[in-house]
Amino acid sequence: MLFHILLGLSFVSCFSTIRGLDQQRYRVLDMDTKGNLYLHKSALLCKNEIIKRLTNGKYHLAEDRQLLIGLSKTSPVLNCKDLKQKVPTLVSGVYWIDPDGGSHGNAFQAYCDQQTDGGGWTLVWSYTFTAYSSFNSAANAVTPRPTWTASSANTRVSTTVPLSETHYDAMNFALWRTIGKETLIKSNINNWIACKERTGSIVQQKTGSITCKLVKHVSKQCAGVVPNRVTMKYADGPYLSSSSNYYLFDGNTGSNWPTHDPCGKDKPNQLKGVTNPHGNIFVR
Ligand SMILES: [Ca+2]
Ligand SMILES: [Ca+2]
Repeated sequence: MLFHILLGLSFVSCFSTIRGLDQQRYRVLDMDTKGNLYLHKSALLCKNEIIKRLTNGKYHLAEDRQLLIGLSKTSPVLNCKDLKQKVPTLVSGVYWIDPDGGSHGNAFQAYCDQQTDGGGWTLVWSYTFTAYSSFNSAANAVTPRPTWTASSANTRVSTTVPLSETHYDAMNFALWRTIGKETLIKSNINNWIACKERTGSIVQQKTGSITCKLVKHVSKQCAGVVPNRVTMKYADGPYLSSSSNYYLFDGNTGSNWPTHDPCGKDKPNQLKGVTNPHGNIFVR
């Protein structure tokens, strides 16, 4: 990590008459762990003046708060959307979030997708399958499952926040709605979709209409088809559908199967033979 040396930002002319590097002005210095100093070309002070002030002991080392946002329990963001707004340049990864704000005692780490569809997505669930190779058998189901209502589901229930797309766990379902209303569903065996609430809502556990758009074609089949309805509190698990099921999060290993059909026809049209088949839900 680089530490910033924050300078007193008074404007000082560069009196040097020598052309070239010395004529450029700089705002801050960075120092890496080996003690190398780096000058940033932001036109506030010329290099000679900075070196003079450093030598005279007028400047001191300080950590830049901007660099720490989301990187410690004491400097969390509300969620990944908040982080995207505060530091748009940060890459996808694990950051500290505190969805209810206030005291940071209950802040926790979560994975942020800061790239897909504008970024700002907080990962709330990563799942795999109990019987991927016999996809439409009753034994197949998504696992683990969130603490949403699914009276017949029997796969493992998780309340552990997933820290990657292949770390199979789920944030406590009651917390999802504190993060946002939009959902992004990704899978490496079905198309990625981003959905907004209408009369239906995944996070509010309400059956009804939703507005979805395609974010990425994973499948070559049925380009452009997206679901327009979500059914929550279904016994085996929730599902998104258009003419029929598109994503069914079946959590029952004794009946049904977890449809991932890019055609929205409740057929086994998911990608086959994929290594580490999985899916994810993000909230924004
Ligand atoms: Ca809090
Ligand atoms: Ca099943």
